[in-house]
Amino acid sequence: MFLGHSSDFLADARKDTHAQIKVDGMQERNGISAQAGNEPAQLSWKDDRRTHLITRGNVDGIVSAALFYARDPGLRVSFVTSTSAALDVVRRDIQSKEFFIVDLGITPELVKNLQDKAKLGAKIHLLDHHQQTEAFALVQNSGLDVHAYQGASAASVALDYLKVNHGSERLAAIADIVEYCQSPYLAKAEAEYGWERLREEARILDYSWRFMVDDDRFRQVAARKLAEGLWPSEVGEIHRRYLQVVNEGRWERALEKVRSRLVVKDRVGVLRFGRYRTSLFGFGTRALAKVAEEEGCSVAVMINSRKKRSSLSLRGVGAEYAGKRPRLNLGEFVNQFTAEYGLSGGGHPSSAGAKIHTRDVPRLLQEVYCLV
Ligand SMILES: [Mn+2]
Repeated sequence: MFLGHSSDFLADARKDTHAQIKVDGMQERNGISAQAGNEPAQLSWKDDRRTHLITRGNVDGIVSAALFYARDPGLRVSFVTSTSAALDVVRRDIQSKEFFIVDLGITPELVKNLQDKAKLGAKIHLLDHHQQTEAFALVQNSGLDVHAYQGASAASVALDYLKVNHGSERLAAIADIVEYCQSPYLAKAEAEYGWERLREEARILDYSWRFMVDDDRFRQVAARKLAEGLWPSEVGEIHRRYLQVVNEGRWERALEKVRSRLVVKDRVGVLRFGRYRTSLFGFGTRALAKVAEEEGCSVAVMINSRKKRSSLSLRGVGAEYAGKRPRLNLGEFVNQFTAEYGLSGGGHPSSAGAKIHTRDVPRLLQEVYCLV
């Protein structure tokens, strides 16, 4: 990809000698300097791609990136782990003219930054399936192009927007499966390929990125290959990582670790990590949800506490959350709690995340115990 652009970069270098190197953030992170070598400090490149996709690093995000690459191979893509990380990427990018923010539940801070960019002439699109973004989609004159609804994966929402070709529907279906969502794409793909095949492909892609959760280069490569119309199992890089995760028994080991640490009270399973987060071999909340369900819980909560701030992931598990109307809508609950006590949060009926003051953790848990 980088080589494919090299002639453009060189042409730009002659015009604009003070520009920064920026390709998917890789050069920056690797510390490669534009001034390396014996040349005087004049030669540098700039990233002249105009469209920037910012999405998550999970299956929903990787598939979303593939759908966008299928339409525009020259796209710039950043993978992030949270809305606040997305905000950092948005702030640093003063070049792009068009932004697609996909699968990232909004916060007031993100909206404000995006609106500022829109005022300066950038086109901003929010494609999402989180509850707080869906609510925001109803706001008139926000200055942003918002397509958001719950129930489908963010990738399916993105595909609705992009309207790409036939092969991309089964990719969206894979994202639906991993996200416990449904869409017309899933129904169609299931009729065409069968549930077993789709579920297997979904698992392969889901395991593969967990092999090394920090590796965004892998995500770029995987998304580009999937954009060519391959199944996950047909991409060597994806399949190799999947097999390695299987052979190392990581899923089973993650389950064991959760079993040894989960604290259950009133059908709520709580898993706490302190400053040094115990590795769950990449499986995090997925392993937590599985064990909590075994233990008869209705809600599972993972808490990562620092001194002043804690981040929480909440998952609805079991029969109640498999149905349409659980007693406690986690996305709405977290949204209301953080509106009252800070800091930020939101999500879906059965899956939500929040950043709160550490002193408010007991209060939040108390409310969950009462409401479940
Ligand atoms: Mn998602």
